[in-house]
Amino acid sequence: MKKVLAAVVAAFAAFIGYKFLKLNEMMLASREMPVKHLNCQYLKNIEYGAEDITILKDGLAFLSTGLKYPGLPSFSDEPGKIYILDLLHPKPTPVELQIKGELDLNSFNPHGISVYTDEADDSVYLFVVNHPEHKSQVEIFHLVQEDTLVHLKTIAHPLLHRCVLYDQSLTVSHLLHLTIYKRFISLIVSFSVNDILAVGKESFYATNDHYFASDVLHFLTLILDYPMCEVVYYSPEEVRVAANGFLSANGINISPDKRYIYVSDIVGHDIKVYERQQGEQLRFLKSVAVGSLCDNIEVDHRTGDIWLGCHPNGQKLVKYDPEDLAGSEVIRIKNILSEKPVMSLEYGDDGHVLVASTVAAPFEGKLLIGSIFHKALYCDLK
Ligand SMILES: [Ca+2]
Ligand SMILES: [Ca+2]
Repeated sequence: MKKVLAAVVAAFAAFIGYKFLKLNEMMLASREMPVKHLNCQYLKNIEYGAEDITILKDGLAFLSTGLKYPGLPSFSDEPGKIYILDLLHPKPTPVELQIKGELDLNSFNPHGISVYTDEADDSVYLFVVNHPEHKSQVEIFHLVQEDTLVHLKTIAHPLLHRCVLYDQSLTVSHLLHLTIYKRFISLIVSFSVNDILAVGKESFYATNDHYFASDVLHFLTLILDYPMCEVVYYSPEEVRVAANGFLSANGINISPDKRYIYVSDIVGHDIKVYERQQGEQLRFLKSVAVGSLCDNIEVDHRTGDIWLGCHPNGQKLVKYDPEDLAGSEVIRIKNILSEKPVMSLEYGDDGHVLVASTVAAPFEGKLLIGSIFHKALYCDLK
C-alpha cells in the first residue's frame, strides 16, 4: 500500500513539475531578445503607456493611454486618456482628446480600441474597452471637430465578463507561496475584455483574455493547457460567442477588404485567422505560430500586412525588475492567407528603449509603437 501511495505521490509531483516547466515555456521565460533598432524617437506627452494605437487611412492616429492593469506597474494616479496624433504633420505630437457626455472620467481606464468609419457620412466612431473599478465595459464615442469625443453609449454584458475585485480575490500565489510566479498570477487576476473590433455603429467583436472570474480557475486552465477564452460578437440585436478555444485572446483586427479577422492568442503564441461569413459568423481557417507573446494587432491598410506588438519574455514582464526589464518586439506577417506567410522581426529591444510593447501601427513608412505602462515610439521604417 505504501509503495502504491509513494508511486502516486511521485507521479503527481512529476506531473506538477512538468506543468510548471510548461508554464515557463508559455511565458517564454528563458528567451533572449534579439535586438533590432529603428530610427525612433519618443512621442511627446506619452509617459505612462499607450496600450493600443490605431490609425485611420488619412493618417489620424488614436492612442489609448494610462492603462492600470492588475499585477503590472502603473506610474501615474491620473485616469486614462485618449490622444490623437496627425501623422501627416511634419512633427506629429499627441494631443489629448476632450471627452464630453456622461462618462465618469475619474475612473476612465482605457484598454483596447478600434475605430469604425461610417461610409455614408464619414463619421468616425471610437470604441474603447474600459475598466472602471476593475469592471469590463465598452464605450462608444463619436469624434467631432478633431479634438473632441462625444460619449454615446456604455455597453456591459455578461459575455463581456466582469471580474471579481483584485483585492478581494484569493490568488494562487497565496496558495502555493511561489513568489516567482506571484506577478504572473497577479497578471491573470484581471479584468476580462482585452481588445475590440468595431464592425458597425453599435456592433463589434471583443476578446476575453480569461474565461473565469476566479484567478485560481483561470490559472488551472493555463497550467492544464485548456483553452477556454472566447471572442464575443455584440450587436443591439444579438450577443453571442463567435469563436472560442483560446488560452488568452488578446488583439483582434480585420483585413482591409473586411473579409478576414485575426485574433492573437497571446499565451498560445499564435494568430488565428477566421473568414467572416454572412450574419457575422466566423469560420476558422488556420493558426500561424509567432514564437512570441503577441498583444495587439494592426493591419497595414494598403498592403494588408499584419503588425504585432509583442512581449518577448513574459516572465520579465510580470516580474518587473528595474534591473532586468521586459523588452519589446514588433513582428510583421506578410501574406498571412497564403500557404507560406513571411514573418519578420521589425523592431526588437531589451527594455533599454521601450518596455513591454503592445502594439505596432504602420502608416506610409512610419511606425508607432505603444507599451503597457512605459512610453511610445515614433519610428521611421525607411
Ligand atoms: Ca485594437
Ligand atoms: Ca491588448
